[in-house]
Amino acid sequence: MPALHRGNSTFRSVAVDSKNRVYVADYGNDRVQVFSPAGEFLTSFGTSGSGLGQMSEPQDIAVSPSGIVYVVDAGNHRIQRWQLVETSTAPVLEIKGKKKIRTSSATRVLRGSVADADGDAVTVTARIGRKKARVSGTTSWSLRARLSPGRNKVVITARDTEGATTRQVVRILRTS
Ligand SMILES: [Ca+2]
Repeated sequence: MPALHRGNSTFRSVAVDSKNRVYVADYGNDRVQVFSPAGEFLTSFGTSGSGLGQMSEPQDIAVSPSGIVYVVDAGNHRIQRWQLVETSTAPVLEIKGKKKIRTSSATRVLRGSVADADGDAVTVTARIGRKKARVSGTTSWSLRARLSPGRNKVVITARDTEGATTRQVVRILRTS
């Protein structure tokens, strides 16, 4: 993980959170650095000093299952408590083809894709009117819509593990 040597860092302790992000107590620079599971630098927190938001020679670090970060602020003889604020972006949900369809058949297969910029896992669900429809797949999904005569409103929802959602509607008119 070469990114751990970003800057002139010395470290004594690392911790991993529930999303496999790596927290490094950067002893030499009085800060904590955070890296993605792939080793990319994400953020850092803490500056030199003894005030709020400052630390001195962080010796040890731990992350609770709920994401609270505890830092042993050795130089100041205290333990600090931090929490990263999550800023999750909603998934991008795409539907192949038209959003307004006219057909005489009783079923219609809809396909699309979904992506999430934060790398969260995404679940795709769908409803046709009030009925739930089964969706296969995730990053590349499909569903077979059973159509009632007349207007059918298909609502497709992509929801990531942070609860951010995106909705798309396809209107299908089944003619007799
Ligand atoms: Ca997301």
